[in-house]
Amino acid sequence: HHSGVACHLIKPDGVLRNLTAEVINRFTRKGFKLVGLKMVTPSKEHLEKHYADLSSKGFFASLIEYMQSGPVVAMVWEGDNAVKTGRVMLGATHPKDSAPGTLRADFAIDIGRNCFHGSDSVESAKAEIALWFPEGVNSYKHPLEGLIYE
Ligand code: DAT
Ligand code: MG
Repeated sequence: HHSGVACHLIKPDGVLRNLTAEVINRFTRKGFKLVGLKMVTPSKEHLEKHYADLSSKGFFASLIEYMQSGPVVAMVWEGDNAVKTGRVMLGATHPKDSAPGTLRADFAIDIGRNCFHGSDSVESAKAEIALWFPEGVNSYKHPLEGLIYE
């Protein structure tokens, strides 16, 4: 199989709403392997880099302010199609458009309080992992791999 990696964040509202364990549980039950995990209170500069592609948007300032409102939990998940499947598990950007059973559909209402982030492409995953985990991530063989992959 061809493992990929995706960077996911539990945003400050998700952390304060005690959704950290729920997210980790969903991704691990799916079969993804956790290779990076930490709680961090990011600086404005760090968040402006993370959302650099949105800097011209009208909501940029409020997005950065919201993302700075408390600690976030940053994760790196490894597994086949980690980026694509991770986005499916998150749901659409606006929770009203998110499919039932996705994280944003199940736990959020407002686009500006959508609780979770996931890399939207393999390239952005690479950049986000470098930004959030400059120290690198972990490499280990998961004991259940033979049960998860054919
Ligand atoms: P996603 O988080 O699904 O990758 P995005 O990268 O386009 O979506 O935007 C990043 C975040 O910015 C998103 O999770 C919530 C916020 N956002 C996006 N579009 C918005 C809008 N039209 N109004 C307010 N906030 C918005
Ligand atoms: Mg995005």
